[in-house]
Amino acid sequence: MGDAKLSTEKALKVYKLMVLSRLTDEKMAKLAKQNKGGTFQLSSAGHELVGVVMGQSLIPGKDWSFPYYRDQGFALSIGSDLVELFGAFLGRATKNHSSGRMMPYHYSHKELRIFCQSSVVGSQFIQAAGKGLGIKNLKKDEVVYVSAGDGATSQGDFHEALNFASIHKLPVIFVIQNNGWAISVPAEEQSAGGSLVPVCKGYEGLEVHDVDGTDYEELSAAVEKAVDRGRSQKGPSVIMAHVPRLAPHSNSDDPKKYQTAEIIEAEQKRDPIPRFEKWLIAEGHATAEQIEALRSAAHEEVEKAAAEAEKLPFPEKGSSSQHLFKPYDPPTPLLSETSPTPEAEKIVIAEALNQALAEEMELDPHVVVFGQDVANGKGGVFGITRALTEKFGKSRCFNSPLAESTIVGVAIGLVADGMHKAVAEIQFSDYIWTGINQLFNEAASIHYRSAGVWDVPIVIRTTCGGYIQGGPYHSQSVEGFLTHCPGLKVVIPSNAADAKGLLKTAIRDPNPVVFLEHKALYRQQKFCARPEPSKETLIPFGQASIVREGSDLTIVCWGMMVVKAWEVSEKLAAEGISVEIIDLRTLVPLDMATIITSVQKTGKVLIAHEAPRNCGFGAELAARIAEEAFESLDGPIHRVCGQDTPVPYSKPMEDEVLPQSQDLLNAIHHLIKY
Ligand SMILES: Cc1ncc(C[n+]2csc(CCOP(=O)(O)OP(=O)(O)O)c2C)c(N)n1
Repeated sequence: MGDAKLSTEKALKVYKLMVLSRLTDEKMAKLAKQNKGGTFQLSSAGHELVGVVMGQSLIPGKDWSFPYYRDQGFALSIGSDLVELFGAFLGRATKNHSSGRMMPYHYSHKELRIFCQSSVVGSQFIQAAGKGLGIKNLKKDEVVYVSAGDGATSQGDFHEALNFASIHKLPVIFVIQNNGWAISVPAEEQSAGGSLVPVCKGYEGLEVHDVDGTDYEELSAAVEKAVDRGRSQKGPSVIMAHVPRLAPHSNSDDPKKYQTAEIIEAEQKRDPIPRFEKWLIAEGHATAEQIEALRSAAHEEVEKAAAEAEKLPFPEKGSSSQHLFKPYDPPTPLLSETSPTPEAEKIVIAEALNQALAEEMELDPHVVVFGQDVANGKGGVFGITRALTEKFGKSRCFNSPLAESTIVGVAIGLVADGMHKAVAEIQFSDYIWTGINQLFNEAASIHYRSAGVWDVPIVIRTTCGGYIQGGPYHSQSVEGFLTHCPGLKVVIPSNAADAKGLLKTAIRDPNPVVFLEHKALYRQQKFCARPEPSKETLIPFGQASIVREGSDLTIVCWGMMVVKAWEVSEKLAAEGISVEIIDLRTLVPLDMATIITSVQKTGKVLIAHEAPRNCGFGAELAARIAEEAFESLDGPIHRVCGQDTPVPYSKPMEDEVLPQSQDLLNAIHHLIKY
């Protein structure tokens, strides 16, 4: 009797939430035409049962979710406030769901543990796997829910996530709300054989349920199994839930252009709400009158919430520039100068980086290092992570699959709990591109898109640069791309002391940092080897270093070009030319003040970088120097850069493409004559 009462209560709650979601969609469709701040509308009609049942099966504030845009049923079911959902729809300054920064249906709610969603279909899968890893590391009994449409399963991230979650037996429930269409593309043009189920079944350790997402009992049984499996740390599950899409893809879509009248009619017959009503009556959970009463109560609730949301303010003027980075208060003691222990031996950059990692891992048990080949005896192809697995264990320094999107996406999900810090290695920056969606579209903007609610404290360490006959795919200098992406900090040290102090700062910074390590400098002795700074030494970002003071000309540079500039500076001094060398150390944030002060002193400036000239970071610097110090210039701003071609393998060709000492000397001699 008690159980029956409980199941009636549960069934009626599910019904009420389904209707609430449906009526909300209908109300939003009306509001979209009235231009009150929200014009984009998208309906979850047909999908409600899946989302609502999932929401009822998780524990709000304990379990984690990565729901997609057609999951309004879930958002309501897990406890999102309806007024806020209408507020988000109308572009208002709501606390959750981005405060007007994202289009509607991009759910984000820290207290409810709904992670910040983007518009990139499928991005959420691998982040959910990363979150699962965090749960496993902390030995919690939480589970992760991630949803998407069937179209999103064509993204590589879906397969990368299934693979990663299966390897590590993570508590992740992948729910595909399969309506058979991705806008106008039908299932048979989307997936080989029209179904991804056989592919999912191929992943060892993954449990797969292929269910009717409009059938309460069948769906609930699969969900219960998947949640139990996750909670008892047995591993991941996929639920392929077949549902109809009862409305256009969005309010700018017209299905009549690609669906026949028969298809549209057949879809309407699969509506889960009338089916559920019949089931409620047949099972004795409700009468027709009770159902009508619930419906009318939901209608009233929707009207009231919409009216309240219209009274919410729009985001304040000027707020669009807020929350790009989380403010970082450097810990004390923080030394802007390196303070070597006097008797310290000199170390090279490779050793300095290894030491920084070991010290930070020692200090904070939630710092986790991963990437390709970084673990076990190998310690990375350049040996930077050597001995970390042996010292800190396999859960703190582990090999990732050979998949850069996995590396960055797992890092994002891992740190979502606010405890972990991810230090991930991309073996060569030439291969950062297969992870760039997770870096540019996700990591860089999550803090901004969530209006400062979620943080992404990750460091992506990657090797860069040429001069080692690495050919086109082991020589790229990618900083210009990175600096162009708002929300990333970009660091590039040129000596061992800076490398150690900057990496330690990067690990403590709560924002995403890309840390560029020049391969040709890892073991360079003459300029790069330095006495090892103390454990406490952190180098603040946004403070350039004046490597050599001078009065005739300023050279602004970073990475390898600092070494080359330093090499030519002695020769120039012998000729009576005094150059000032500025090593930027961090490109974002940029120390413009040091550059301007130097240009005001010397009147001449040369910018040197290894990356191709066209749209390189040097172009940005030249423009800003012209804007801010034109009156002080006593000659044109000059650039010495890489050639606008890939970097070839053969030594004479590589020498032609990459800037050489002689190129610097020529440019300086030319400039000094003005
Ligand atoms: C990576 C990416 N490519 C294209 C789009 C544009 N787009 C938005 S939704 C969508 C269809 C998604 O279909 P599906 O995953 O089946 O989900 P459904 O909308 O059917 O629920 C497309 C192509 C996008 N948002 N992200």
